[in-house]
Amino acid sequence: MTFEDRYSALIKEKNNLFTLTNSPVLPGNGIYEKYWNPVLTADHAPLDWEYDLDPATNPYLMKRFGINAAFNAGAIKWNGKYLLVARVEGYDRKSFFAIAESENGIDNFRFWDFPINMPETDEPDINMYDIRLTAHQDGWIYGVFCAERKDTDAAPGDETSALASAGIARTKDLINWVRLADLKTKSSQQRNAVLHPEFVDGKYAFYTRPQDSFIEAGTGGGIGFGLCDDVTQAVIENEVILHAKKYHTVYEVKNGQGPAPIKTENGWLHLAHGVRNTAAGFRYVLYMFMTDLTDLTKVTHLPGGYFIAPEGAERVGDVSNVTFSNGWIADDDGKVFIYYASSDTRMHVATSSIDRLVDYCRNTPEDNFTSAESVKTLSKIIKKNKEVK
Ligand code: M1P
Repeated sequence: MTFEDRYSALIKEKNNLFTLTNSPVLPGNGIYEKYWNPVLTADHAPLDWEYDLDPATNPYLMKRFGINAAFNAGAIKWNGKYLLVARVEGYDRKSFFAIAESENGIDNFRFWDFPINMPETDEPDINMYDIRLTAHQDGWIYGVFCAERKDTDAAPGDETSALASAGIARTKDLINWVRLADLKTKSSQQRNAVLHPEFVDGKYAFYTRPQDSFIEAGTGGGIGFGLCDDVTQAVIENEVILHAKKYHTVYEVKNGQGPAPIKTENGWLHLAHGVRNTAAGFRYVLYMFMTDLTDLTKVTHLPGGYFIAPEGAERVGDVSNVTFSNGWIADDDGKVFIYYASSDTRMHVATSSIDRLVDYCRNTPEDNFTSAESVKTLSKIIKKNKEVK
């Protein structure tokens, strides 16, 4: 193929993808609707990101900067548009943040022209990912993300050990970001940290996830919570675990807060991920819980089991059997767009409403931790149905 033929074919392929419409998978489970197509993938990368489009310097029209995946996106409604701040990963394994925008939140997401130019601290990040966006009461939009660096204390020859810190940046326009100091807690590793949208006792409040090592939660773990006075030099002295990992649940290995919680008149709605062990490795699912409106460390409702799990094609990807969410958007009319990634590869949406999610949290039976108790719960449901039908 000539350069021009290849270029025309590539443009056609992109346009087909960009104009693909999405529709819900019905009848679904009543809690939310998943959609047939992913909303954002590596293929959504614009041609001028991956290719040198100059025939003089790239006569074969080769990819020069391959994009491997677009996943684990933060989300925000901005000027009436649905924005995903995706973790875009190149063939070189480095992740960066790039914003994709859609009119309706379910399809036709298009990346903005340039990725985010995230400033560094004095200790440059090797990798950055999984940003959680919070439109804070103080007027700034914060991004809290994993800032990963090589573990300089690793044994000689160990080229895999890393240190995860919670990087913090803020912006007023999503283009120009001000980097603040990384969050400091007693744990040497912090991933899945999230800023709460409101001041608590006049302080900034963070959800955290202390852990012993880069992968293992170890003796740490759980979704933590702590307050700090100064967000520009954030230090949490007292970290309380509000939801711990637990034997034989979907969060037995580790868990982590998803996006910033949504305030409802019944309490704060939380979305989180839980990890369990299997013979085939870790399985990541999403689960929900609610916390008290005033005591943010008090879990008031905890539906048993998972809320969203990888299904069908979602189960396969760079890290298979994973669903992960760090972004959702609640519209003023109560509609909720839950953005989740599958298998560290692509982004999907599921839609629901505040009312449905509160109902789900309040009325889904809890996990009572034994098979016998599960049978009791199920029998109660069957018995009631036999009475009404
Ligand atoms: O590969 C699955 C996920 O693993 C990590 O999540 P956690 O910190 O809970 O183990 C993160 O690297 C996340 O990006 C990734 O999706």
